[in-house]
Amino acid sequence: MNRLDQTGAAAAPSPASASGPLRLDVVTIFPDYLRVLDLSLIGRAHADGLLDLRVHDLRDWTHDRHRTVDDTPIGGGAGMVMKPDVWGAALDNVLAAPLPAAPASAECAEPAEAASLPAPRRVLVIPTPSGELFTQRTAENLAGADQLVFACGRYEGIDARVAEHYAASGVEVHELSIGDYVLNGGEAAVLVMIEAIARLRPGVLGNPESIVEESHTGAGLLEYPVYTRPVAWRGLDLAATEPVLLSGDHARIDRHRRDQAVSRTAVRRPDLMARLDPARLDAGDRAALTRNGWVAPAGAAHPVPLVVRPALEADLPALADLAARTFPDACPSFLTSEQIAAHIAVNLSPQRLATWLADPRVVLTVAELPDGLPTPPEVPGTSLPPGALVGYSAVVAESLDAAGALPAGLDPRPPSVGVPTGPDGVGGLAAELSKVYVDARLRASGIAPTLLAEAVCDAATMGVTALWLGTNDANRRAQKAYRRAGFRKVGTRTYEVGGERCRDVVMVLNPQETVA
Ligand code: 6GU
Repeated sequence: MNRLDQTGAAAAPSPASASGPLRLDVVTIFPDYLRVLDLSLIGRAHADGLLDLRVHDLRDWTHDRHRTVDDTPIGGGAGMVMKPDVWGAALDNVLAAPLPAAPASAECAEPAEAASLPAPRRVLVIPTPSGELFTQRTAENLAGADQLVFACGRYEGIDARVAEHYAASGVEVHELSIGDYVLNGGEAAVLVMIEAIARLRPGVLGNPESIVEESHTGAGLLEYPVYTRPVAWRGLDLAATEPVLLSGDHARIDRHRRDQAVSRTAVRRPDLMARLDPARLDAGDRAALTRNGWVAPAGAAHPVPLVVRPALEADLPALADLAARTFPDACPSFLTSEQIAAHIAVNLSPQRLATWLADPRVVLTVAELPDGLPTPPEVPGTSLPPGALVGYSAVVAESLDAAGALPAGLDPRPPSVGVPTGPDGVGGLAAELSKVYVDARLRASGIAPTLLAEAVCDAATMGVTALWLGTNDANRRAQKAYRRAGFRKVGTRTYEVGGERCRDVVMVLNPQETVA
């Protein structure tokens, strides 16, 4: 693909290295088709001298009585092909049109110096469904030309030697398609391209700021949904569905709109998600990405798909491996690797995980990269294979089974954790958020908050009214993440790892209140 066409490759559109009017020539067998260009902004720009639009009838360059523009395909096949000799005569003429000097060059228009002026940039555009895709990047590029000549083909297209000849003679030639569908001719496509290009020229659009914010520019996200008065219309009440927009808090409104742009793009245009530049995403964007099934790990060239789902039998080996890999990251530095290994062998063994998987009082959730993670060139060896597990969480409810036993591996609930009654005033339930771990390579990519939100949601569904956890006293990063998710510190506990006593902070949250 053409570099121009990569979403996010350019910042705000900055066309027009040239500063004279943009000369547009359209050659067609249906000149009347282009009459609509006299209307609207484009007509105004023409009238204002910002554009110089000329529409030509291709048949003016025929010499036979029937004004023939097409012939049968050499080699056979259906349809007709447009004749290169007629197109050659037309394009030679149009591409030689004198262009007005740019205003800046008017002062130095001495004949001697005129020779040193850069040649005008003339571009031949051939619309064809077989062309490269015309995108906003293409429009930004073409808006910087001095002359655009559009050669509208009909029937099966224009003899391929026409494009070849002009490219070989040094003309900039672009064969462009406006999308993956077939039109009867290039005229409608040219209307599309001219509108997209012309509005990027200085002065054509009333409000240049509206260019900057829109779709397909900026971060490469689709535009967020927009609303106007009345606030309630046909039962759709923005006060209920979009309270943030009515809050007057502009930072929150910006964040909310950006989140909506991310989720809209994730749903409608996964192809654009896969091309986002992580360098243009802030922490809020990353979190929104992750909530919508994508993750942009630090150092990765592009976001990759992420799936958060219940753990399955088939995950057990990889899950045990992940658990063993991530547990040491959360341990205080005074623990020896032997102590940590001893803890993992008992509490995070494949058997323990298998027991949890089979226990309805335990919700085990995993974060998976279905497509894996390609190696970023600057950090070799960090790639992950398709289907890699990169995070997990475990919620263990404090309820008895038929034999009157608590779930395996449930830590004793610290006395500082009270169990409020449910929303209906009965049946409170405690659960331990036993684990939320993320592969160190995907730190700060929004996976932990997503797993946390998922765990709180699952706990709410289970009827849990006190979701509690213990996390190492020294691990401020973890405590901050839990606080962000709504957990509050209620006390401390001692926790043994491989026979060594560690001090934990105890935090708690009522999922019924959080999820309400
Ligand atoms: Cl540029 N021309 C035609 N005939 N069909 C198209 C197209 C162009 N772009 C998409 N379909």
